[in-house]
Amino acid sequence: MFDLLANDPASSARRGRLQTPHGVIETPVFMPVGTQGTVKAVHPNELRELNSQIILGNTYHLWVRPGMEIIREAGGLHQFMNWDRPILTDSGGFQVFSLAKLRKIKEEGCYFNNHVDGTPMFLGPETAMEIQATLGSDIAMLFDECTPYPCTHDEAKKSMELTLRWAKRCRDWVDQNQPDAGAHGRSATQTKQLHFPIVQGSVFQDLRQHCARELVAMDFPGYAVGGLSVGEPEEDMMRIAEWTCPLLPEHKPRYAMGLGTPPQIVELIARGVDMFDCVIPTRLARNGTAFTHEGLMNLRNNKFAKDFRDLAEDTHPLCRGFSRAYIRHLINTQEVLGLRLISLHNLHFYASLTSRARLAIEQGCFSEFRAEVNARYQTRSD
Ligand code: PRF
Repeated sequence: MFDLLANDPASSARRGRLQTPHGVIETPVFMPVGTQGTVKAVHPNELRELNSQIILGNTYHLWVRPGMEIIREAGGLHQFMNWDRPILTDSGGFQVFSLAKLRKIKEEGCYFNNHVDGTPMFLGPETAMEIQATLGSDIAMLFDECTPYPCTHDEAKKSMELTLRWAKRCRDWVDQNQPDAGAHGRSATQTKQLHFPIVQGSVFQDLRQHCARELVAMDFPGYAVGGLSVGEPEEDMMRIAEWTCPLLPEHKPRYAMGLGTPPQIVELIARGVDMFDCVIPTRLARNGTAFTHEGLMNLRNNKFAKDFRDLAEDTHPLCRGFSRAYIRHLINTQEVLGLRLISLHNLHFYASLTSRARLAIEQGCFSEFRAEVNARYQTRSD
């Protein structure tokens, strides 16, 4: 299901290939976020041209609206949104905690009022797996609790243990309802949904290790590292990846959820992570910010008023010929084309970052690529 094609001799970076029901994913890979069944402002044909191999959808949002009855009748999320490449769905708990009101975590799951009309709802491990089965995503995430940061060791331990108990319930639901799914269907053409559990444990090494070991013993086809980029210092994020990745099976993909800046992605690839998703390329685009090799470019800035150059020399083909001055004008007048152009540009930037990483690992020059990204990229915005 996951073939390792090359390893970087100087780091833990890997070049791999993952089989899913809707096709092959070349890793390391960046997955654009399509929360509501659309990558905001981008047509599926444009995603294909951007070489987006897989996109991310959200259980919570799609369950609240339009609801599973409509998606079931449409024939699943792929049919509903007219996208025939792979989709990974997040399991919902993380979104309940960032969006819903009056939320309460109990042993059985989360009680909350949804963020749209306040309807009381319940999401637990079994429901999260059932919804994702209805969505028909290629990769479904297990239901977890993303431990808030900061927290004490005791709080992190209780939360991680709940994630482990929920993982067992997710596995039981899958075994009873999709008996051919998961780790056992190792064939050349993967036809069943894959299920990935999520390692939690906050910033504590013993908890991360315990969680990873328990989940590995359950034998899933891939593993995620959760609870990153929740406010912890970047050194902690890197340390957590260093503790966790070596405990995960070498021949299975590893996914760091909800990350990151271009240097963070490259540094996590160097620590053995294969898959990433992040809202920042599309979210920053909508507020007028473009990614460049040197850092962020805020197109609202007056200094671009008469800057008639393209966003970048290697911008997306559809963005060529549109000047920074013109895009600044579109953003300032809230014209839809402005956010579309920057979204395409930013997704192209992330797609080419990961395709350059893949090539560098294959060609044995990942160290040079890593050094170049770290040297050129400034995290401050101008
Ligand atoms: N768990 C889940 N989704 C997530 C996260 C997590 O910990 C994160 C944390 N960065 C982003 N998305 N299920």
